[in-house]
Amino acid sequence: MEMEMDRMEQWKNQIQQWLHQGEELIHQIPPNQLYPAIGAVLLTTFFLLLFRLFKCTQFNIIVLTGLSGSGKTVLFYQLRDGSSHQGTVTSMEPNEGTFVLHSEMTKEGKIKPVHIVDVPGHSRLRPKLDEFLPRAAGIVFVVDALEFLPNCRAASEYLYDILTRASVVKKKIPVLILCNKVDKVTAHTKEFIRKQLEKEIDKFRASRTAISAADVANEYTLGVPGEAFAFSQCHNKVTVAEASGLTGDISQLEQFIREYVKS
Ligand SMILES: Nc1nc2c(ncn2[C@@H]2O[C@H](COP(=O)(O)OP(=O)(O)OP(=O)(O)O)[C@@H](O)[C@H]2O)c(=O)[nH]1
Ligand SMILES: [Mg+2]
Repeated sequence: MEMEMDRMEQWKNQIQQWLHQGEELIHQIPPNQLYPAIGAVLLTTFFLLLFRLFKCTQFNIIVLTGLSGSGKTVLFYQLRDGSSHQGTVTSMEPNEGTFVLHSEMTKEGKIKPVHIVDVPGHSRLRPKLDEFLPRAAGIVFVVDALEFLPNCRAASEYLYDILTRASVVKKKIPVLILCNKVDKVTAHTKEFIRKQLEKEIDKFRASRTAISAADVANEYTLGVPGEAFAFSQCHNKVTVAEASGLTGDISQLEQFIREYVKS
């Protein structure tokens, strides 16, 4: 018992000595150096905190895009509320929200919310994409697997436009091509849809590179010259998945979201 008291006393002395030394050291520094140093430390801490906050709120965006009627708004509500809010109409404004995915509500512990934006497919609203793409952690390109063939060309053109944007190419933003409405037996398979999109994009690519080089100076080109286009040639990761917003079969979509927005 006595030995322990002795050791405690020793420690106390030692700590006091250290404190004293520290104090002396600080006194040795002239104030005109000390204050800037303290200022620098405080400023760095402040910016680090600000940066973290910014990173948390601003760069976690998952952008839902695709032609009008492909089912983006239904998917948005399914992710947020776990129900489809049947009877959605053509959206005129982007739907935006920061929330914990409905399927993760029951999970224990702290779960990071996701910021999801559903950008309407109407061509007049597409410029809205520019607002969100530079901050996107991932892009979900929703395709109507039921009415795919009549929309194949338009969907390919829209997808081509997204895949060649500087903000997407430079940051290598991952893209998920989500074949929606697979609850219906007549829906096309994701493999079929992928091949058709690749074929159609290949055609665009040929016609666009035929335009004078000056016109396309700013645009990034897709694929490997002389080879048939395949999504695997893109610098960013492009994957294909299936979903049904109507029945809530959206696990592959949720998996994509959680791969790029860690919880
Ligand atoms: N069978 C089936 N129908 C769906 C599914 N998802 C959406 N729909 C239907 O498709 C239609 C369009 O869905 P929306 O979510 O409004 O489409 P959107 O992509 O938001 O369209 P815009 O807002 O115009 O860009 C609606 O009538 C939905 O009921 C699905 O998984 N299966
Ligand atoms: Mg909509």
